[in-house]
Amino acid sequence: MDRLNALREKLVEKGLDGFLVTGSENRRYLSGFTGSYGALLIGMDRALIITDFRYLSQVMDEATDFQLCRQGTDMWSTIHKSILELGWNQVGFEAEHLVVRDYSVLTDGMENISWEPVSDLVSSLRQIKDPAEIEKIRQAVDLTDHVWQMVSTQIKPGFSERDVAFHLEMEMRRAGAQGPAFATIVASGPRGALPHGLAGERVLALGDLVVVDFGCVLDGYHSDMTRTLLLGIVDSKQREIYELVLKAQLAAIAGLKPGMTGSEGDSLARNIIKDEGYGEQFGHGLGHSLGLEIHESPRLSPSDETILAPGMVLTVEPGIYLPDWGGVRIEDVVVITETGCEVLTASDKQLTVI
Ligand SMILES: [Mn+2]
Repeated sequence: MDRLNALREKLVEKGLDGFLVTGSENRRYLSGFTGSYGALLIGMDRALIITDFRYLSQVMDEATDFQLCRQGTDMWSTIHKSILELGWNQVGFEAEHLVVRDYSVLTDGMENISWEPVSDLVSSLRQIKDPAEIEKIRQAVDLTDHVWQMVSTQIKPGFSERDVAFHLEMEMRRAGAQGPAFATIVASGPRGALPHGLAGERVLALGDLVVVDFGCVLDGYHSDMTRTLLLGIVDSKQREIYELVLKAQLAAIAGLKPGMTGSEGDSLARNIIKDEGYGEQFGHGLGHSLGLEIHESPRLSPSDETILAPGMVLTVEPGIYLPDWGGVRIEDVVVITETGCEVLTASDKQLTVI
């Protein structure tokens, strides 16, 4: 209900009679309905959820603040009928969650209604997580820590990248996760220079740096962590790059606090990497928020001017990538607190040679 009221305040600000929600995570966030099909119509004193036969009893159980509206012949005609009954004239819809084809069906024959595209309305509400959400993310992060503990000690030369991914995903499932948060990244040796190198056929060899980036979904919430392992032997360059990335990551964690912008947060790590001459090799943002989705706003990035606030949950993941050599990335999940940030990820991140 708090979430609905927060949305309603935004509707008043924008002069809208009602709002159509078609984004799946936004639908879940506002209604509690965890199923995969449905739309919300939210006005000042009414909140409807439209779904079909498959989800009727689930909606009754989960979306208790919403009035269930069973879909008729199709979703769009049911939305039309409902909006006419509600008597709305100014109707907002989610610009980022309605494709052109559906927009034309939605507005067809409804020319008397003023359709207002609205961007990032619900995602802005989702930026600050409530305590129940933080607890769910904490549990998802704990699960990845557990999985890493189980699997990292078994990785050895002769494993393929896919073997590593398979073991991670199997342990996730065994520990109760719904599944991986994204396609598991295992990038070994020179492939580590690909920041998003999916686990492939390559067989791990002695002397490889291995970037392992994975996460799980637990009760709808995501986790995300990266560790970089060294197999067997370390040379001085590997050690230098590793220690630099770790230093940048720790500096960012020490410096992140509410009131700074996403770009200021990013620079905490970026300046350290730049000063050593590797600025060009750190070609992505320092981190991203996560929650019901793996990538949410705000971001820790040179282009994000969002002001960080307590309750935001972000990754801190600097990396350095050198073509034909490999890469190092270290990633934890943190929560912004009143005074700084709390690190949720517990896995060791000192240089580990296995
Ligand atoms: Mn990440």
